[in-house]
Amino acid sequence: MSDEKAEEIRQELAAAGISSATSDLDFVPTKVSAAAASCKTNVRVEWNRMTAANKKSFIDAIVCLTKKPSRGVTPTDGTYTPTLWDDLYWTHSIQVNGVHSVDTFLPFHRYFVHVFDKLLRSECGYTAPLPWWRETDAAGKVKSTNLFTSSYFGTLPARTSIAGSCISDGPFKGLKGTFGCVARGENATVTARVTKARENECHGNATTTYRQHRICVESTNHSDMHIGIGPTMADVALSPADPIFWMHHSYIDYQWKRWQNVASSRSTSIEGCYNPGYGSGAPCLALELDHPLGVDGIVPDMTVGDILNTENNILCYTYDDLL
Ligand SMILES: [Cu+2]
Repeated sequence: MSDEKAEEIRQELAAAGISSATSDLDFVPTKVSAAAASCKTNVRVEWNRMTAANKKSFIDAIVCLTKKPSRGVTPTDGTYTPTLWDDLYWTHSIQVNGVHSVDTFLPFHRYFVHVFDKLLRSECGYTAPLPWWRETDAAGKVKSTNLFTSSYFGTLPARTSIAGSCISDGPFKGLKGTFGCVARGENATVTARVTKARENECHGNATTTYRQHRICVESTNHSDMHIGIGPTMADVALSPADPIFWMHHSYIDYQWKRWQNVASSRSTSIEGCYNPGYGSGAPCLALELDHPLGVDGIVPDMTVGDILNTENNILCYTYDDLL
């Protein structure tokens, strides 16, 4: 699609109030470095600010993704028919050691949420903004939030056993993967640690480096919300099988974007390293802008440089709290 045509469609969509679709015009990234002015109108909206109709349409689109056929990423023994949903956690689990506890963590997960956003729109006709979850509002009481009701993600029981409980109601009732059912159980002692104070600590100040920010975010609020909702969410490899994973990682991405907004250089350069041979003793190598990000061909690969600035013509979004 030509830039002119894309701009025309963007304006039409914006006039119709469908600003979120501005990121949905081209699946294959175009190399454009200039910031796109329209990205300020393509806004990820905090869950509680979404209309009930948009919340429902978001949940419906996820349900739709769980029923789409696999693209062949998930292995099968013939007894289980994998879906595109399975492919998402499979590609994540294949790459698990390369994209956690290393500096690729934030870029990969930004790309991964973007892939999810793209698939909701291209496969399931979703047109509303992508929601994010300000989970610090839910610290210690995640199970009492509107998210975890039978209208949306399904009831979240308290943690009474290590195995947790399969989803018992709502649109994801009984959701399964190759590993069994998606299981949950809130450990409120752990979710209570997910606070704004810690978020602010990780945000740091003008001298906080990318690596400091990444380590802080990953090891505090990120890790505690995974563990606190578990057990599927607590499984570092399989966690994307629980639909709440995507809400959680939009919050993680929000924090990175908030940190990046402090200085423009934070959206043009990266530092730290990636791990080419986890467990092999191989040294961690410098993370560069051309470092590839991929999902086993579900959608085209990108690079760290492609996704570093969310307000370029490739991703083109920001967050309502950051306007
Ligand atoms: Cu992950």
